[in-house]
Amino acid sequence: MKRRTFIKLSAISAAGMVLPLQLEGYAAAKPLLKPSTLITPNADFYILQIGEPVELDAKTWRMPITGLIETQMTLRFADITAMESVEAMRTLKCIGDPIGTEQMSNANWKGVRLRDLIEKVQPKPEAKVVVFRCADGYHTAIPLKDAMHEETLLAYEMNGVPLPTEHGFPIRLLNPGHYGTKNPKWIVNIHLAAAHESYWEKRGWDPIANVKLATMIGTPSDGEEITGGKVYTVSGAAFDAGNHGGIKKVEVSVDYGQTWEAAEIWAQDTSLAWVLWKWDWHVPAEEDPVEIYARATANSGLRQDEIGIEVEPVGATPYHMIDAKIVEP
Ligand SMILES: Nc1nc2c(c(=O)[nH]1)N[C@H]1C(S)=C(S)[C@@H](COP(=O)(O)O)O[C@H]1N2
Ligand SMILES: [Mo]
Repeated sequence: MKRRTFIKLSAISAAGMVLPLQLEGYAAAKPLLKPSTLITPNADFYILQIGEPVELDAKTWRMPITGLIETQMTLRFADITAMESVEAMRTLKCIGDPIGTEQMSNANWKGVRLRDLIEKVQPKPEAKVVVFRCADGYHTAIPLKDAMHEETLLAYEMNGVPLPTEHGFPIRLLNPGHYGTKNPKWIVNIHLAAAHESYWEKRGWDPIANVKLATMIGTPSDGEEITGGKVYTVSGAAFDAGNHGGIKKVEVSVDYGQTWEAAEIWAQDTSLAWVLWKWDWHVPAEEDPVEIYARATANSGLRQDEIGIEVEPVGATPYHMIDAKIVEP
């Protein structure tokens, strides 16, 4: 039964509702949780950019810092790696991510604090934004006050290895609280300015790009057939990038949003990384189409709703809904 059909039929649903069965001694052929690890291996980390990845040579790479500053300076890669380093777990998510897609991944990164560089060049009072120009022609700016945040990093390692080419070698920005658009890769120039219109802003996307509260269902996938009469683990990831105080809880509904069950958060780090959640569903034995919903609540009290902004221009907000099918054992 599709959700819209259900809404029409909801008056008679109370009597006809299927209740979870009491199952004893079931053979638990549990589906794999998805995502199955807190840290996404580099080979599985999503990749997104305007063109082809650019291959840069760390030996010849130079990064001038220019614009509204007192001290002009050009850095070599060895200058960056000689600075005091920081390690942090961070999730990246694309602003253009339709609800529930996998353009969201999590890694351990190593790099330096951007503010340590900005302090060296001494911004002039008129400087309000930090512009990143990249080797692929991409460019984006962040407010100077975000650049001075102690969690804002220039990363050169990802999960213990040098930043892979696709993820921005030799250095990329990790800008906490912000969608991928504000995490430029293959940086070749840092420029302080009074204002800047970035690549995606020119094309109508949000210049602020704060990550919105989001959950994705990893299992089941859309259209999956679920065996009736057994336990099935519904699982996924939730993330707010700390913008709403971190994830408080994730709930799952298998009855078109009438009742919600609390999922277990089984892996987490700081609110700058996603949480992974799961919920064991005692699947009814009867063959039936089913819709599975998952919604997150943040520590601020904000909860995802069925209705929201679909994607453009600020990032999606409604909860994720999956169409699946219960089939006979
Ligand atoms: N130089 C450059 N950096 C970029 C982009 C780009 O097109 N060029 N795309 C951004 C977008 S939209 C996203 S979602 C992230 C994706 O980072 P990833 O490929 O490491 O997952 O990179 C960001 N940084
Ligand atoms: Mo993106």
